[in-house]
Amino acid sequence: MIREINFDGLIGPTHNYAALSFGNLASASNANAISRPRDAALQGLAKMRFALSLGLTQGLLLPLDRPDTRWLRQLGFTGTGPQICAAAHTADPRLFAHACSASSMWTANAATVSPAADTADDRTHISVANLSRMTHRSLEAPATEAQLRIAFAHDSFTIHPALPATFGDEGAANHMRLTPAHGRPGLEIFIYGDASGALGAAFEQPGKFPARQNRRASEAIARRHRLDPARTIFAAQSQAAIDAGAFHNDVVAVANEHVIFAHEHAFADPDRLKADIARLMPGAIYIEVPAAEVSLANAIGSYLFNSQLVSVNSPEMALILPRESQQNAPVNAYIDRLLAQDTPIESAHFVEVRESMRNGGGPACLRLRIVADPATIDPRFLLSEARADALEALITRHWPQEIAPGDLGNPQLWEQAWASRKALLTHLTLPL
Ligand code: SUG
Repeated sequence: MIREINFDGLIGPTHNYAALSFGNLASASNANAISRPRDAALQGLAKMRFALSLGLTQGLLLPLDRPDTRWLRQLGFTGTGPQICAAAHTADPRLFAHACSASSMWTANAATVSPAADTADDRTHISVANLSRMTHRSLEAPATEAQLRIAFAHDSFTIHPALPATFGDEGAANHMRLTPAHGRPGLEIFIYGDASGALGAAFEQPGKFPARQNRRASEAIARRHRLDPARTIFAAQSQAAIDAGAFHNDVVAVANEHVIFAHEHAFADPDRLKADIARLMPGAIYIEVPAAEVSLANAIGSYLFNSQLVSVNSPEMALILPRESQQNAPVNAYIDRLLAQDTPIESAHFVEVRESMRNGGGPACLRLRIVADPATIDPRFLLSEARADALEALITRHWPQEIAPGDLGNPQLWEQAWASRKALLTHLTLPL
């Protein structure tokens, strides 16, 4: 049966705070804080378990190999893994921190997905994101592609490699889909920040922070996925949202089935977007949160919109929000008012993903949605309660408890990170 499956990124053993993402306020403000990789991974797993408890189908994607010696080798470091790391850390600690990032946990940025119901060839198309706007994230694409090719090897899927790096693409975080029901044809909405499209006036940055998603990247994905132009919308993010810290659209908007939930200032031309949606999908419900009720600063500080909006008992929907939304008084009051209104959103649940949040990754950043029949997916990437128990034990046994900034140069940490990941892959019998 066709379902929406959330594939969460299992948080890797090198999770740390290196302030690598310019324009991401949480990442910048936690520069040099001490991270807790074991807690981070357990928090992520608890969120996955919570989704299971709501009756949802839950998948997982695995952390990539870090420190990334393949990348450091490309940059001229030679020798064994530890020799490469030692040389890179001594020569350029800042560069080395990029090779250590566990950023693949935010799987909303792994790829863009168009379900079979939307594509001309009735296949589910998955485009790996190049993440080329942030150096540490640009390392992810090749290994992400290898993993997706295993998880989605069934011939109902077509996997596309990352787009050329000139056209920044950050995956599903800048893509929304509206549909009467997951398995039915939908309206795909691509949100971009860089309207110049990387040609001509390419490198002019109009605002304070860089826009990561390029308009031409979104257009290329729609073509590759063989979407019907009559059911595809391209819309610009507002510069005000980017400058307030909405480095991805999923920080200020989320959609599920026929509902879109967005901040008043998320888009450059919200009236046009609303009119297009009303015309192309008359049954859609657009829930707009006015700035007078929740300011952009509170929306971004609390990650209200980086919640998972899920169908629990269709047409009933639930919001899975970060604890930080509950702790923000105006946001919490807004959620109470929202639940009292007559919309499909009937319940709100708060989850603890603080370790990820401190790098700007909320519940929705941690998951990639795929609409498909679970039977077509490699079962090693699907979560059950029993598998969650086993992973919890494995993480508790292997993952480092803490990483302070100075620890990134410690050879014991590299060995522990590689051994942790190896234990995970061995457990799941995955050749990655
Ligand atoms: O790309 N943070 C990630 C957060 C990604 C959130 N994803 C979505 N909104 N979908 C990023 O900025 C911080 C890493 C550091 O600073 O150490 C980081 O990469």
